[in-house]
Amino acid sequence: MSFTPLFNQIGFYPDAPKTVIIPGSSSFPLEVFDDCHRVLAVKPQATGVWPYSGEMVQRFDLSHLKKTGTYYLYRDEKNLGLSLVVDKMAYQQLAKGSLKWFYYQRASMALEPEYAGKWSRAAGHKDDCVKVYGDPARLICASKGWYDAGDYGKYIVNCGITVFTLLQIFEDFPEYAKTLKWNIPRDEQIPSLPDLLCEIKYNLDWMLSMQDSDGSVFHKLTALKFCPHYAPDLDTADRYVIGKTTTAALNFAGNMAQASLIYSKYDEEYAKRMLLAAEKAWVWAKKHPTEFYRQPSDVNTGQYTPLGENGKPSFKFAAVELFRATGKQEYLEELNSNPLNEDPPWWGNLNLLAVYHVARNESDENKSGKNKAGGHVPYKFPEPLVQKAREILLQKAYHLCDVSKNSIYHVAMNPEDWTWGSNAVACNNGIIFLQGFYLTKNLEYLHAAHQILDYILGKNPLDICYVTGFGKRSPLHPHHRPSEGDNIEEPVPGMMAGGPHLGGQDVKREPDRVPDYTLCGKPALAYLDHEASFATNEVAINWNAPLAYLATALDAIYNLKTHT
Ligand code: 9MR
Repeated sequence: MSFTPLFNQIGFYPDAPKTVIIPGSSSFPLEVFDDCHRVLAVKPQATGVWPYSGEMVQRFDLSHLKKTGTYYLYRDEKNLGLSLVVDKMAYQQLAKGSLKWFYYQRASMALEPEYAGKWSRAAGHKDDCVKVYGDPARLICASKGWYDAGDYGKYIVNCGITVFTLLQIFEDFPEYAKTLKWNIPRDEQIPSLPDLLCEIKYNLDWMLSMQDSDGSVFHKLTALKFCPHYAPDLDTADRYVIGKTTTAALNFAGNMAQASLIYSKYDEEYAKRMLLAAEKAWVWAKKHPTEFYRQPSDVNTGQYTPLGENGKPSFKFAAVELFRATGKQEYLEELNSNPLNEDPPWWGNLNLLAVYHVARNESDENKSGKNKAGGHVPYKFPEPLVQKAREILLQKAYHLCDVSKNSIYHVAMNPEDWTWGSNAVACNNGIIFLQGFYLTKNLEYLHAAHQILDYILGKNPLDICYVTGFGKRSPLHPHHRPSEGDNIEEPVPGMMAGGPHLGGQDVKREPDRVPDYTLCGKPALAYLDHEASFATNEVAINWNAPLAYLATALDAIYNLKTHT
């Protein structure tokens, strides 16, 4: 067993909680030195086994280190080899890096060296003339948008949670988000957009092109099969828009309605166009409430249809965003017959995203001048609905906080959270904490959100920072075609690996190629930094979005002292 201390490899804000985990059960205190002196000596706060890793570890609380600087950890007079950084800008580079990654995922355009540095590349997938699956005579133009993940598909359903979460950064921290810059090309149509809205618009433009004249929305745009692992411009297989579904229409409607509120300040015409598109998609979905995606037998790309899909969460999500944008009674009626509940957020269920917005009831906050969305949300949800949403959200945050406190790693993960994309589940749990914090100002929630980001950045049994290009040890072989297909040693930076779990779908598919990392039997250890491990080491837009939210929100909160 290694006795390496496990902690956030990037750094801590001076006022943030600082947890260090050390495997084993030694009785020596942990001593902390700056360049000259011993500044702290602490005994373990607790000793125990995290059931998800099965190892005995000790937890140390170094929160008293508030002075900025670099600190060295010693035990039994031995330097433990790692320095701990306290920095007023601790997450700023991570915030920018995790958002910049969306630029690297852009389809249809070349990434110029001016913006992409050594990861510049030729344009892939113009998508200006794609086939309509099942309608051989028809071609449509659906350029732009982000590649979904390590593959070159573009999927509407997965945009739902992704675009929501990124727009939410702007809604929650507009002043901060307006000034955050990470060197991307300006949008030609609306050059004044801040970087965040400029990047999201690149995907919104593509999404708009996925709507048909009757309001329906194509489910996805992919080739028939996943292509080999080469650079985007080398993939010349025919591309198709495939299927039209209720969930695509509703994810689309929710994103467009929310975006219309935000972009109206910058370009009213564009905002109107999005709202119109959202309402048309809603009408289509109401008329076709059970059109779920069925994968044709000659297609093997992503499906984005959860088991037992019934469409209800997507209706709630779209209804909440459409109500915020229009105030129409019809959308409230949907919420009466299709009530909010505690289902957690992931691409397959957007219920809790609806809960966030109802619980915040932002027009309320606007009145008191607190909501930085800039008075965009003119309509208030009725009080009983708001009370219900607050109850759901606060119950959830309260229970998760208990999980965090009782876990030796101080990480809020439930047994069912160890699934494909577990790192994103963790980050979404972090967002639940922040939503709870905004409502209650309870610092325990803020700290629990921190502890989750610490987990992603190194406070984990594998001693890894799961974000490429950050920390002292991060993934080098992600399942990501652009990184595998360039001749650059380092993977594209700023992307978070899906994370550990015991599903082993990749081992089952390619037993000769993927060593069986699931034999460890512990979900928090079941991870492989290998290109073929698509189940643990792929990256995806819906996973990076909550990482970006956590990093930007914590940066905004600690630097601007917003929400505190
Ligand atoms: O994130 C998705 C996960 O929840 C599913 O279990 C898995 C299998 O259907 O698919 C994941 O999404 C992948 C998508 O289907 C295609 N692009 C890559 C995505 C990330 O692995």
